[in-house]
Amino acid sequence: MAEEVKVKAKAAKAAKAPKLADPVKASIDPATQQMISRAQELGIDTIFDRAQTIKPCNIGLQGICCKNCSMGPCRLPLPKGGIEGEDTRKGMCGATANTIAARNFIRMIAGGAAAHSDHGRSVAEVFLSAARKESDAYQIKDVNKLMTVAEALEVETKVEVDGELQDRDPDEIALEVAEKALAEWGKPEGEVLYLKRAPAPLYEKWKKAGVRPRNIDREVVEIMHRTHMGVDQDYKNLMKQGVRCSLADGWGGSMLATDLQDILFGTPYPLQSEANLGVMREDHVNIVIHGHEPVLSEIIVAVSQRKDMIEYAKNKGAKGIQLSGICCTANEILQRHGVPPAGTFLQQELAIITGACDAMVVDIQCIFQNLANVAKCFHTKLITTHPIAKMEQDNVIHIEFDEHHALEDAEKIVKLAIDNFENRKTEVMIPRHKATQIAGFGVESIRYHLGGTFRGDYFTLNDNIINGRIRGIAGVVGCNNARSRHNEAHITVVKELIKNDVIVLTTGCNGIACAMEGLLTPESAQVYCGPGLAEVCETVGIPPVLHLGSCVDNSRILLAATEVVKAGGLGKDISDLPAAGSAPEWMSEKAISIGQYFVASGVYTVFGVTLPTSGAPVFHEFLTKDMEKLYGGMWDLEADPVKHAQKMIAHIDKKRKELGIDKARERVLMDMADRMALEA
Ligand code: NFS
Repeated sequence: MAEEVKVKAKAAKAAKAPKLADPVKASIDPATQQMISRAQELGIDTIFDRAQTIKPCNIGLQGICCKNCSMGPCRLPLPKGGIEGEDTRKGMCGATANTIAARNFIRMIAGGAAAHSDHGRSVAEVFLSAARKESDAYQIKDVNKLMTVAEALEVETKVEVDGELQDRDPDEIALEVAEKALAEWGKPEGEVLYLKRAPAPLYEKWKKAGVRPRNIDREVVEIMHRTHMGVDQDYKNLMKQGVRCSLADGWGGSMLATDLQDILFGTPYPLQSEANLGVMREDHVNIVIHGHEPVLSEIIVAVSQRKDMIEYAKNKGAKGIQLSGICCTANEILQRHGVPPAGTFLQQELAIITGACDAMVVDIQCIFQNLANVAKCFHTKLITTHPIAKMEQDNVIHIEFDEHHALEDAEKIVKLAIDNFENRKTEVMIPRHKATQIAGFGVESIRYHLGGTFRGDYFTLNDNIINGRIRGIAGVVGCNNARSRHNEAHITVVKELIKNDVIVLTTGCNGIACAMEGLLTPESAQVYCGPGLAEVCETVGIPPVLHLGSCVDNSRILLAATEVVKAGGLGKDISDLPAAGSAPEWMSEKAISIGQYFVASGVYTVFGVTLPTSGAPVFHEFLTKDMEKLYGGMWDLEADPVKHAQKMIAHIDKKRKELGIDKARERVLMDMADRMALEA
């Protein structure tokens, strides 16, 4: 009898024990696998384990749950055998599956656009205070970029003195740029000024479709209004606003964030660094910076490189200060200072579990609340810094960052980390894995590396696309998603593309994943690329995957594509280019906003994992087919990473055929006459 009780108790205990992740199935990265095991050994749960115990709701996953009023949630599951005949599903108010899925989808766009754009606004505010010279911590670093931005924002760069045109004082220009930029969020009339940076035919498409954003904030607000109970009930009309809001993000908030950051902190230029958890150092004070806005992290970088701080760290027994990053703040300080990323979105808990993280400093977006629980198990100080992003757990320290005392704030944070070095209690375990990378590409550096003076700025790039050495261009971006194996789809998609001579522009967590895999080095071209792309990379000395920065820097991809159009020979619009977009492991609302502005800018865009539209087949088809007629780009969904890349390649080949350059891939060289013939 006693034996039976024991067996039952054991069974009950086993049933209650949370299911743990299998580290090898959870990630392709050995460092991540090692740290998942380490966490399990220490009894600390990570997102990988939680993905085993928390199952997503299938109806929500398909986009067909409406909870926009309190009579619901109304759930409209697809009938078992699919829909035959008329789709009669409806919610309490009669909302159809299409209406519900479209409402949910554009609310995601609003969330994403708001996040990117509010980030942009913060930068614009810091920019204004720098232009007003209210803070010593920030100055105008890139005057050339200031002039480019001034032009785009219709700010005069010349002034008439005694009948003669003279250069205007840069400080004066900066002030007006700051005011003009800030007005983009809420001006009462007109349209977002950057729309005119797009190729003219694309601008005309937007005009015809009635989707030019008026100002950034308004488009977000209008989505919240239109999706309120009982307002817009036509999925096409809802999507029209979704498109308008996404454009306010890509060609508005995100592009302004990138530009103003470049002016304040410097336009990135290729530099060497490393990536993965192995960049942390046991004998150094480790400060991990996580989030998205570079306004504080820039100052932390400067302060932690100061002699007095390094001396202070040495006095406390450390050999120095090692900074590293997680998520897009990592990309920001990587591309401008070479600070190495410690990992992607899914590795944030693991950085603390090394036991060597003396402080993790977070600002906004993509931050797990569970970091606080993990930090409790170690000596790590978890510091929130943004007034709009606090945590309820009591071990979290809030040091509110303010641009007017940026230096003091950064000093306080760095000192706190140094003082904490001697408090390490658990045995430190830092995985040895890290890889070398070249990052810091952008519109300007692509021009330098792949440009020419012969005809147009992006001449060499275009020429190599026309002659077929480079088959096409892919933008592969976005998050990790704990519902799929960490980094597997990112790496498989990118490797398949470069193997087929498609050059890859990357940002966000895909950029970090590629860096961890060693794909961001010129040497990787010989190993992974098709012969054409390998030859180009070797000649010019670039990696086959160019890291363009953070997620707001997807705006760099839009402008790079525009430069390719301008350089000639590849059509008149972004939608003519042999190009495609991809987010293999997306998870955030920001990714949906990015996907939508890629599509609305003419890019065929494939998402991995799943799309929250599959429960409304008519709406799904609108996104994945009909949208192409309006904007030249469309959505697609493909969870299998090889098929995912193959779909992109098929699209690239289709565009090559339409351009009449499909045969060119067999040719070795094209001369000017060939190109002229193609253009005619
Ligand atoms: Ni983009 Fe950057 Fe990463 Fe995804 Fe999050 S960090 S803004 S949202 S998870 S790529």
